[in-house]
Amino acid sequence: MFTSDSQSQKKPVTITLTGAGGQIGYATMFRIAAGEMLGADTPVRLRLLEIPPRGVKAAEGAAMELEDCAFELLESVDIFDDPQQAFEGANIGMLIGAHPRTAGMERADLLEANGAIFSQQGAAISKSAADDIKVVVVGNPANTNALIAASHAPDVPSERFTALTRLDHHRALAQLAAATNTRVSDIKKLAIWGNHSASQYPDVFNARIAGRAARGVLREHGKDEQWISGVFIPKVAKRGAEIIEVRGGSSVASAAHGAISHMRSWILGSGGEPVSMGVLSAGQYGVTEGIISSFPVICDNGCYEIDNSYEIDEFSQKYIDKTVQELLDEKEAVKTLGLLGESL
Ligand code: NAX
Repeated sequence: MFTSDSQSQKKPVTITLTGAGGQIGYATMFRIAAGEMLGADTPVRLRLLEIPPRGVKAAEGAAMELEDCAFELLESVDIFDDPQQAFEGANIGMLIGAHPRTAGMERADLLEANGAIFSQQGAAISKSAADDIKVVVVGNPANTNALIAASHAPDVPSERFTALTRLDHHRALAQLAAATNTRVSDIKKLAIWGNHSASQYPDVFNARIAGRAARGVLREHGKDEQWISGVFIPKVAKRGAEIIEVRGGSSVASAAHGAISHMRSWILGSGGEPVSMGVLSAGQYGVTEGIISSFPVICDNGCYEIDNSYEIDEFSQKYIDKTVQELLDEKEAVKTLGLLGESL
């Protein structure tokens, strides 16, 4: 029996995307409208947030192109320069727009500029988003920006604010597959721990390749612990800088793919396999409570849980402690700047 479209389609989902006039925003919205994030049975309503005049203009141009694609799943596109209006009724927030690090800017200046943006957006989400809002922060420093937003959102559980480390996870998968001459689909239980920064820890010690311990497979390919610490970890952690050097611009399509994969897993499930997400720590694996740190998580039915089956040896602990310390330093810096709200 044939079913009509209205019977087979799910309820429309409202997605607010910030930085919609920028590069990653542009690379993300067409794939969402094509059904690649939520599936071919879920109509979407896009609400784009930008800053006037240039950002808004660029978002308007992108919206015209979305119209020209005549996507069947795209019910509406609206453009805003006011966060509270932009997040009205949002089920998903993709917080991509951020203040870029410009020449001569100190780290504290960057944290301050972004603190202002993400505290305002957190408050707007709290006031006007839907009850089931789920947020991924892409704009850097992503973990701390997510923490700031969560701390200003008293009406949203803090666990719903997450930071993107899925791009790092994908980078690690690709490097490990290349090093062992295997397929990315053969690799399970890889994880990114900590901050989305050069201090992140891509962990292969728990990884399995085609059912075998990754370390053994690496050894067969002549790659020992020294290769892991001297080649693999810096390659993954500094991949963003390498892309800039070679491409002449920062990662765009791969970041968009990471953000789409992050939300897709969270909402549609990760098939029982762990993926990496920056989420609020409640002290798991000894990571200090109250920071947004990357963990391996398993997603199911719109929820995620930190996978507690990883073993952390001395080697891994050293790396995790370092990246967690950086997150604690960032948290302390934004606290000193008065940017942290009270609702964590
Ligand atoms: P672009 O500079 O191309 O775009 C950013 C857009 O955000 C601009 O159009 C700007 O007008 C807008 N914007 C700034 N403040 C805003 C605000 N308050 N409200 C709404 N829009 C605002 O940068 P793009 O290449 O798209 O990168 C976006 C962010 O992603 C950057 O912070 C970048 O560092 C970060 N990244 C994060 C990654 C991750 O894995 N977490 C990887 C890629 C990327 O580096």
